[in-house]
Amino acid sequence: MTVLVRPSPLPDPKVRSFDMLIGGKWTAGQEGRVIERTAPSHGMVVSRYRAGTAADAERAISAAREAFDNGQWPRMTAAERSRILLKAADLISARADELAYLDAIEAGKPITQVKGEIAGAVDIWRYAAALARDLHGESYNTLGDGTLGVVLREAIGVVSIITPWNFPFLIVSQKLPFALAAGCTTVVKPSELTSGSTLVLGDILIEAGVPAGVVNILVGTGPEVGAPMTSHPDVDMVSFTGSTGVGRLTMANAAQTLKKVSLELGGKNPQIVFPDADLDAFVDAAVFGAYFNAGECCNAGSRLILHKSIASDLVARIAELSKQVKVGDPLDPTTQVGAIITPQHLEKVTGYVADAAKSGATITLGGQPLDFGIGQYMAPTILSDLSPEMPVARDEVFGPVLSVLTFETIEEAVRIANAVDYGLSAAVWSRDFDTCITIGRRARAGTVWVNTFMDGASELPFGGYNQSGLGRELGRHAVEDYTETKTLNMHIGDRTA
Ligand code: TXE
Repeated sequence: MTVLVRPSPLPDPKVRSFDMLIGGKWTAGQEGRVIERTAPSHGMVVSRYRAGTAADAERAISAAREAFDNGQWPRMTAAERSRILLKAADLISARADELAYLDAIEAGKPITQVKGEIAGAVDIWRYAAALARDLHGESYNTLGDGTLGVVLREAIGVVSIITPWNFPFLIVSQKLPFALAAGCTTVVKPSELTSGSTLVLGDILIEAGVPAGVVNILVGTGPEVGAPMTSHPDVDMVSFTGSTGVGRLTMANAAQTLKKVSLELGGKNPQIVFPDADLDAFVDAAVFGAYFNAGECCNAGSRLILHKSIASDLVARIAELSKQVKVGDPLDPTTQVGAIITPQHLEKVTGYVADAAKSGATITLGGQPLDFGIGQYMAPTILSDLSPEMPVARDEVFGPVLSVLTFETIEEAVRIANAVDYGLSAAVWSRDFDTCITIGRRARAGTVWVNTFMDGASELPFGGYNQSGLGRELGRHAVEDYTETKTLNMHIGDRTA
């Protein structure tokens, strides 16, 4: 049995109300309608946001345009921008507990885990602040006596940033500080399920000294508010994290005016395991990779590809360790797996499990929701005896569901690993150098972990191959992503000589 951490109703849910931030002012928006967020862990309303409209999106985009075209942000020195970003990092750190509580209660994420994410976000803001001062172009004094060539890096302009609910504060922190470091102005829309921490960030950025109109924060549904942010002619770039379907739509909308797009989408990430690996370390990583963030993670290690000779032993060990995972109340500091984001999403997750069972899969562990009487939770689940063609083994389930597949040769392992639409991350476990390098080079994935899983750092680029997305976040080129390249080709001396 899984270790259960039973949630009890919140004695005082401390419902917080938020307005939107447009042009430096907090506003109820055009209609003043309210979106209520019910905590997935406790089934009680915990936040109220204003529901934005297309007219609010229009106002926010126009504020960002004005701030870019005529404001000081793109024109100040990188040193000044960097100082403001560092101040923002300090303020985020000072308000870490408040931000962590909001993400935990609105998204159902374990509070101890979210505290780590906020600390990671602080590091990213500091890293972006450092990169701001290192943004530079090139010069060519080698084009002959009559020519000097200078390549400038200019801020791309107004950037729409659209984020999902699974890592609300971390994901906005993978985008916004880099856009700001480059000198861009922005319109940000967090998920309508988890907008609280991003709205608190608005407050932090005002206090840090970000001028009015540089960061506008809207709340609302994708079709009402997100869609105009992706198609408006005054927007120069869209940075989106979410489902592959909406990513596709975003790209199509952006194509109307040929905006740049950066897309971080889904994943179905394989962990390939050879018999010579450190199997103790792998079993630990398999459990962590499958259930971290209740599997609602684009980097989840949701697909194990195990060598046939060790598969049944490993599955038994993973199942045993899975039973020790603490599932339940995200506000309890010992909880490791929290709630599922919405009742509809829980249905989707259980639907995948039922469908796999009907097609002959074995449910080795879990397979059912956990009924605590409040909120919605899913038991850690392991499915074996699958074929790679089954939907559960190909689609992003986005729940604590582990699919186990097997292989006999390295070629077969690579073929199975690459035979899905996604290509976000992959892992290989072996003590053999050739095996690790071969898989490392042949896996079609933006990140390949070797004898580890889900490690990251602000310095390391993150993004996907195939339908996992376009572009990379983090890393030393992250600021450049928010720039245009301009050639200044200058003639020296008499033009007619
Ligand atoms: O995502 P959506 P959903 C995957 C995961 C999950 C599935 C559905 O498999 O089960 O997507 O999740 C905004 N124009 N990921 O439906 O809808 C929306 O308001 C512009 C993987 O919640 O893509 C939110 O702010 N924007 C992923 C954001 O898009 C639109 C994280 C993401 O929501 C829009 C989340 C539109 N037409 C889900 N429609 C990851 N890569 O980590 C919606 N949005």
